[in-house]
Amino acid sequence: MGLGLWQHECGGSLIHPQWVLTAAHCVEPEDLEACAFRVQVGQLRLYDHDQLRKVAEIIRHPKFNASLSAQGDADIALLRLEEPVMLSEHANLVSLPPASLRVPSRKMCWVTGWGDIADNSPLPPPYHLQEVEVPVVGNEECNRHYQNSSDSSDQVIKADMLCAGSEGRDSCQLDSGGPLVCRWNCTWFQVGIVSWGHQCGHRDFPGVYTRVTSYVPWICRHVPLSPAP
Ligand code: 4AZ
Repeated sequence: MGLGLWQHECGGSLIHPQWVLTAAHCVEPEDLEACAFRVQVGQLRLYDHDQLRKVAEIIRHPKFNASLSAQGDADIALLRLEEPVMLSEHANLVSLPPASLRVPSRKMCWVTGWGDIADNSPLPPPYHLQEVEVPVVGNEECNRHYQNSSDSSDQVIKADMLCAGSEGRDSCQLDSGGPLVCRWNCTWFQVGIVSWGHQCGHRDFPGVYTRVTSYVPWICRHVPLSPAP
């Protein structure tokens, strides 16, 4: 970042030609302004003829607590781009689910990103976007795993979180902010935002995502309706 050298830090998804959905912890600390970020749209490889877009505005969820970071509530933020993206085969919108959508345990979904390919193993050049299919893990089961390794008596996996992953199938560092999508009939919905987890690809610790259905009303208050696809 800065000096014309921009570094990949997080993923995001285009939910409107001018709005990117990401994680609030990706735009920490809170005094960082929109001009401190750029967004890369429509490329499969990082740093490959980058055409970086400027951010006009950052909206962090007001319930996001910087001291708890991803492990608190509401790890979600919106970035308004200075200019709308011209949609194409390479740059398209992802649909938000209806707020009432239930995501069943064991449903198979997909997560994508340019993050680490295993604990402490960065994605090697040419930095091609990765994808992996992950099973949804119910909050109660997920909490059981995380609670065991926590000193806190408070519930670790909150209602606004969603877990997914199995041994060797997970998101990892630098995937944060990116989308977890699942298909219902012929429509893909973004149900999660990569948020946190204990290590990566560990059998007992699924990846933890911000549960998008919990925030659809908040998103809709800030993002205008997109023209129908
Ligand atoms: C991270 O630090 C991170 N295994 C993202 C996802 C997961 C763990 C850590 C899930 O950005």
